[in-house]
Amino acid sequence: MRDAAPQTIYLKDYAPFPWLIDGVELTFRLSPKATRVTSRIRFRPNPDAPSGPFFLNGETMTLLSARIDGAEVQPEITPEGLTCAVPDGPFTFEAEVEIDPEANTSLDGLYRSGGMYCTQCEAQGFRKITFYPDRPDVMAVFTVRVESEMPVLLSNGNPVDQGDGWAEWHDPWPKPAYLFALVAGDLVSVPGHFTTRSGRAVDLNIWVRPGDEGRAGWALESLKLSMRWDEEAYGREYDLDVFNIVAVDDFNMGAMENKGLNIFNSRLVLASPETATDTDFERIEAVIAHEYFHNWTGNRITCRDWFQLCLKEGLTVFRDQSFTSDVRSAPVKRIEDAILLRARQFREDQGPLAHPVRPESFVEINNFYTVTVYEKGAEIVGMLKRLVGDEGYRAALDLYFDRHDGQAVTIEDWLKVFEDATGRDLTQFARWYSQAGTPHLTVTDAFEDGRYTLTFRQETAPTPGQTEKAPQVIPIAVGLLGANGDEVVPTTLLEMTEAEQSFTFEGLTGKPVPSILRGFSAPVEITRESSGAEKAFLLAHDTDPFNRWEAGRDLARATLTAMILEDAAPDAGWLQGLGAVLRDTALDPAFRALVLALPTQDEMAAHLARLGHVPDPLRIRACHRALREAMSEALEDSLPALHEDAQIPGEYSPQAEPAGRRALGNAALGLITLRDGGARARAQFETADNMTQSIAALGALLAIGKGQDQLAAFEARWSHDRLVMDKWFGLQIALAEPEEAAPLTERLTQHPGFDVKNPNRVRAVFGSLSGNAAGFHAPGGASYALLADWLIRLDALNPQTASRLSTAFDSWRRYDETRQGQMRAQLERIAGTDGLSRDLSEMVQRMLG
Ligand code: 0A1
Ligand code: ZN
Repeated sequence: MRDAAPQTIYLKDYAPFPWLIDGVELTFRLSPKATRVTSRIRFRPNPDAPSGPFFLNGETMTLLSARIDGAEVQPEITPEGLTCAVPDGPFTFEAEVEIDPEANTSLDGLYRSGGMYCTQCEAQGFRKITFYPDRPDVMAVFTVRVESEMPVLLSNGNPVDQGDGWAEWHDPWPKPAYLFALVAGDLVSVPGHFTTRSGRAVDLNIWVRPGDEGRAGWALESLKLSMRWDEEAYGREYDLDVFNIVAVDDFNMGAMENKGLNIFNSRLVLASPETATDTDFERIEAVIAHEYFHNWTGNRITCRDWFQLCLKEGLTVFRDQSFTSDVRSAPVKRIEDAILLRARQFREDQGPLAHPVRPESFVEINNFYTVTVYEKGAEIVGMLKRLVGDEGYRAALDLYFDRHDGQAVTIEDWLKVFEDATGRDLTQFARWYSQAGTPHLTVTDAFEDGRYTLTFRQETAPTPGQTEKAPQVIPIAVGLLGANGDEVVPTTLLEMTEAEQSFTFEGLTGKPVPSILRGFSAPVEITRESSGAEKAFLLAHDTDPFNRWEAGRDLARATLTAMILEDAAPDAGWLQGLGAVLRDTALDPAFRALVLALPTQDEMAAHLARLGHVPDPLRIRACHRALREAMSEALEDSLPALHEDAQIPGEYSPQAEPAGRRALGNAALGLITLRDGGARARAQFETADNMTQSIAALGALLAIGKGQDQLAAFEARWSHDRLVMDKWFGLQIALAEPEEAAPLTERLTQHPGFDVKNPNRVRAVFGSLSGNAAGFHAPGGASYALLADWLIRLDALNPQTASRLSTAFDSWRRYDETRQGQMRAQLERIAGTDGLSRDLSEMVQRMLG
């Protein structure tokens, strides 16, 4: 876990592994502190690779014996692995090792969670299980035998046989080691069936702890929906006889796409109306889909090396986004994705952790499972699709699956299928993968004699290691509206390739109002001098729902900015426009809820920093609150009806329509609570029969400094339930008064339910602290010090989770000198800690830059 001399690994140094593997047989004799793993690996020289030394990765294990072709050998062991002299031709390598799952708190490799055994091998966890070429371009067929007294024994592929205390599995599809998985535990399954389009019968199982069966139904339904969707949208069928999903409580990430045996963080599997919110249900549906879609984009076709991570992640996120658009509301999904991208990926681009979607070097690959690789990676796929059209996209994807099935490939291979299928040259487009940073578009326009010209200039600010930026291909979807709100030019895709470029529309009778970057057609920022009146016009009339929302968002940001910088009053015109949208019952309630949501305080800080100001988190918070007060006053007459419409009688359903109504109703409740002292929220809390309503009411009360009784009642009711208690821990910290955030967080780390070994709990507590912008940046720096203390402690147990949480500090250069000094001091304190992990030390070094 603790590394002496971290090395930088470069994309340019890629070299293939000198051997191929004809088959792997593994036997696990599970025991909490002394698990024995025997391996039998058949190697053969790789005809396409230069020869090289025989090196197998292996860490934190004891080698008991090794044999080559049956004869005992004495390999040389280093902290990273093993080397050994081997024959010139094919040979069989066998080893027996001992590992200690109980002591493995990193949750990487084979570990124990709540009495069960489970694995996490992406990106490099397999090397903690046995000696192996742990790299994604080495693909092999695995046969696995598990021996344990645990009742349920699972691994990848299809079951071969089982008996008392053992089970055998065989996965016919060659795979890299990062997709290996094993689970052994006292589990029960919620079973299901799926018949593929070509008639293959597949047994589905959602494996959970006894007692959780009633909460796995939604995951199962989501899985079936995903399997059907991938057949219809991409022509991809499932390829094994079983598909198993296991829920585990202690998990570093969301979920993992191991072949035939997906392992999930239990928060992304378990849901019932009483315990999970609408958002949880939607997220579960999306992540089940995401992991399932990896079966083709990730597993059947995988990455040549970890620099190509976006090859599987960008594409699979794009696929899960498309799935959600199809099964829910496409405009709402697009807006949600844009909000996330801007709040997190644009933020990453603005700071010291900015990196290209395909990085060129890393120290610890686990640090590159980022919003840039995932979400910006998905945006790139979306732009490709927009540029080549739906048919071109489908042809390219068909060619991709045809040409590369069973291979480990690169971004170059990916782009080549688009070039070959569509005849388009993507040389310049490829810059999206290599250039970091968010392109910034400045737009001006001119109108003369019926000709309307839009001129765009693109610029990307320097990012670490990349000072010069070349122009990128930017697909800009534009529509033009006439003065009466009619669309005079429907959505047209402009392809910008130059640093500065103009596009002209002819034959117009008057100067139009442009609707630019419709559907958020590229992940860029835009500046255009335009009047509030024009934005209000778009908020009222744009036929593109995304840009309609965007106009409202721009106005909200503008009024908040003026309040913060100039002490201005809230913009009355915007409040009026907002009222009109809210009352427009033709509009989807979920969409209206999004229009009602203000940009977050962190986004405002980023916005002010971009404008060249030093953001003051307390001032931002005060203005944010003042604007919400103004909204609650201006919209007072409309809010009760919206809230009442969300009290849906009958059985709870997590589908988009009722969930959208509840989202709007609860947004209304938040505003009503600012005026009624919490009466309505208290009543909702008392009568709620589902978590969405319950937690929204509690949040509304906490936001006005009330709700302590409800908080206690919530705890009394749910103290036995880890997932629900994560909400309890998180919500109160997220909504704490600025000066209360650090002391409250500290108190909650003393709570009997706080468990530093459980990543969900740690994230609920410290993710909420850093998410409470004014609380995290409260004067004095207590939150900074508290977070740093815990990062240091956590790093000794779980470097991956510590490293991810450390990104709370990545915006430190935005702030005033005092805060900068305080944050830098904490980063330096972390950096100076003895025995820091490679994960956390790389992050703090990059942040200190
Ligand atoms: N590939 C998984 C997420 C994942 C990534 C890394 C992990 O450990 C470092 C674990 C899981 C996905 O995209 O869902
Ligand atoms: Zn993924």
